Amino acid sequence: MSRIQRKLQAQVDGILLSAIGTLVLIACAAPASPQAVIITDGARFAPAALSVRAGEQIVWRNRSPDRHSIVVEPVSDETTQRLAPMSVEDLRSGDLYHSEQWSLRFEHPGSYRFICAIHQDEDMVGALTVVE
Ligand SMILES: [Cu+2]
Repeated sequence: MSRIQRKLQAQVDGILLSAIGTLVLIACAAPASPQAVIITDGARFAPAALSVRAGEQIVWRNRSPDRHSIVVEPVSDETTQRLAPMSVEDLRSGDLYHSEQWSLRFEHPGSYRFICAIHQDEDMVGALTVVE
């Protein structure tokens, strides 16, 4: 390789490296995909306890053959007050049949639980913490 070729090669390497660096930065800046809670056979949430940051979304995916219906409830009075602008209906999925999904964005830090209105008596309950 001549001196000029080597110099050119070094420049190309530099450009490639900075392009890769830019791509990595873009990937890191992209919003995180929502955390998923899977509804499994046997009327269970997996995971049954999770934590997200305020502003993040959770998606519940029904992978069981049965119908479910999710209700999100604040656990503490403080969380209830922060949620005041939301209507009760915003916190309910309605019927979720096999392979359907429902998502909710959590803007307000606090403790929540999510239950299945249909299988509540079978202990189909999960816990969520939303942190600042
Ligand atoms: Cu259920």
